[in-house]
Amino acid sequence: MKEPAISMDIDRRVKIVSGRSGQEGYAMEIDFKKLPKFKSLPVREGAPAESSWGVFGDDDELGCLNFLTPKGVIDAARLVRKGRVFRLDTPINYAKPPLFNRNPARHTILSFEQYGLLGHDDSIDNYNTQEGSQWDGLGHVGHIRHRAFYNGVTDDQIKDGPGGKLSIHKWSNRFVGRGVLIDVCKYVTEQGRPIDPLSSAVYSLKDIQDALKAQGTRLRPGSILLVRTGWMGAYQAASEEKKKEMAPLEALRSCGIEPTSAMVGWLWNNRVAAIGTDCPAVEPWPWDFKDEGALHYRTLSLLGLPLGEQFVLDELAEDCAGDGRYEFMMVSVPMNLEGGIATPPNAVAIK
Ligand code: UVW
Repeated sequence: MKEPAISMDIDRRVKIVSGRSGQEGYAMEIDFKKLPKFKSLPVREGAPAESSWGVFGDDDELGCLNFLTPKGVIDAARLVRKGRVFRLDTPINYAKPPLFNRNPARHTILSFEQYGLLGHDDSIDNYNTQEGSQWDGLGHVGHIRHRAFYNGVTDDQIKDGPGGKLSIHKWSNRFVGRGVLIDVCKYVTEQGRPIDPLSSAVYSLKDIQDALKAQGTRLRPGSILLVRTGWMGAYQAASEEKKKEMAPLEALRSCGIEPTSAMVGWLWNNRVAAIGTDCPAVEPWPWDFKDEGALHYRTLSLLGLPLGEQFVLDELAEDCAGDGRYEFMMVSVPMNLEGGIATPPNAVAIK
């Protein structure tokens, strides 16, 4: 049996896996305690500071999704108690027009009439996988100075056709586990410090930690974290005219979470597998593409942590506030698109 690529004992790297592999996409158990803390990163000689490159093996393409294990899936299933299912993504073409100058999809119903049949097919043209709710894949944003994506992957390796490095289809059976919602919007409002979600207001790490504490929720290793910022509700309540005005890259303003080393250190040390929010960029928009401190670089390029944007969280948040349970089973099924860069989450939270 081939040794799992993730199993290492060299240099400062540690053996973090027990279990068998050899099969692509086979999730493995992880000894979370043996993983390096954020302050010990990087473990690979020459890798950028605060990067996890090499922790899961030199050929790893999953990053923090490695924190989602078979045991985590079984534990998450135990969180299903009342049979309520919450869809976490927007309808296709919900944003009119889509944000960040992205194109809307064109949906056509094709008729079977020519075959003498009564029936239809769909055709979706011009579909941008980031036109609405989305997971940013690890091939979405590379580090500007290091000229590399997660784990040192190069631009050419990503564009190398179907099945290229960091392709989104490699996540298609991996995004299942314990979900945790942090309703930081509700928390700051109750504290008498409401923010305007349609401005570039920042939720601090402390706000997020305090909200978690107030909810009485623990962040166990291997959780998919969802943070409700209030942006989606504010956007949906806006007039058609205002939506048109705010959509372009230059006009858009959005709240988000603080893009700091402390924030990603907290996420890494808690073994967060992915972070999804109901705002457009997770971090506040606009962010400066030339700023190495941007959360997109710290997470996607350096830690291999998937970012989720424009999620639908209000109904789930209402239910969590109602029963006091902010944890659930989360099932997200990324598109099986070989060579894909991002994906609609196709996600549900099940309580
Ligand atoms: C931005 O920050 C522009 O968001 P996205 O991840 O959708 O590109």
